[in-house]
Amino acid sequence: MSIFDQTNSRREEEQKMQEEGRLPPGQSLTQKFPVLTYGPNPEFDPETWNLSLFGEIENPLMWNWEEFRALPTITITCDIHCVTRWSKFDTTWEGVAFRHIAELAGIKDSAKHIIAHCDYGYTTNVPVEDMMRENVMLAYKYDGELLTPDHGAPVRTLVPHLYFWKSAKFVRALEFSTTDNPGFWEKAGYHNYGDPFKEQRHGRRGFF
Ligand SMILES: Nc1nc2c(c(=O)[nH]1)N[C@H]1C(S)=C(S)[C@@H](COP(=O)(O)O)O[C@H]1N2
Ligand SMILES: [Mo]
Repeated sequence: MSIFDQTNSRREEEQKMQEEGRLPPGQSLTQKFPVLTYGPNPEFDPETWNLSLFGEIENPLMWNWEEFRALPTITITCDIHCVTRWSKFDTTWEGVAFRHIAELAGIKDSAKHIIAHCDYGYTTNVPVEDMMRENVMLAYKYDGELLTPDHGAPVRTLVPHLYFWKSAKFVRALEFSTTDNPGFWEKAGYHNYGDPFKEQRHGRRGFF
């Protein structure tokens, strides 16, 4: 296919997806899987890695890699939308449903926000009711394979209905918090919630 034909078929696909209500405003389709990470990829050592839960829960928990892999998983196919204007359709992920994690943790009514804490200090905040949606998970497989370092190995959150910066790579802890706490990009001026269909890109207009 020539570049011209490729561009045309992408446009047609975009138009179709827009009509089906799947392409948010201001987004373009990508077939590739772009990598967006602020800083280096952490080294993953399955012997020492762990994931912990803390805050407004009855049972503060910590899993090592083997324990985490033994938890029941779900597999979902969803669309993802990056604030830098690319969308990717029909991506398939496997991981542990956040709902299940919240149940194991004994989530308290006082937990209103979930803050993901990642290697190298990246954080992001999501309201608890959003995390409770059935396709929100701690993902460790993409397309049937373990995550690559570029895409967040070994574990990332996946919150497909919000802009993709809310899906935290290299996640090491989930904080169940009473108060909201804007994360890395939210503090830098991105929107606190980030609904792609409402184009909630920036928190303060003109900041970027
Ligand atoms: N720990 C961490 N998670 C992160 C980021 C990051 O820089 N560090 N970037 C975010 C952004 S802006 C996007 S668009 C997605 C990109 O995921 P991908 O590289 O797998 O496409 O990861 C998000 N999660
Ligand atoms: Mo992003």
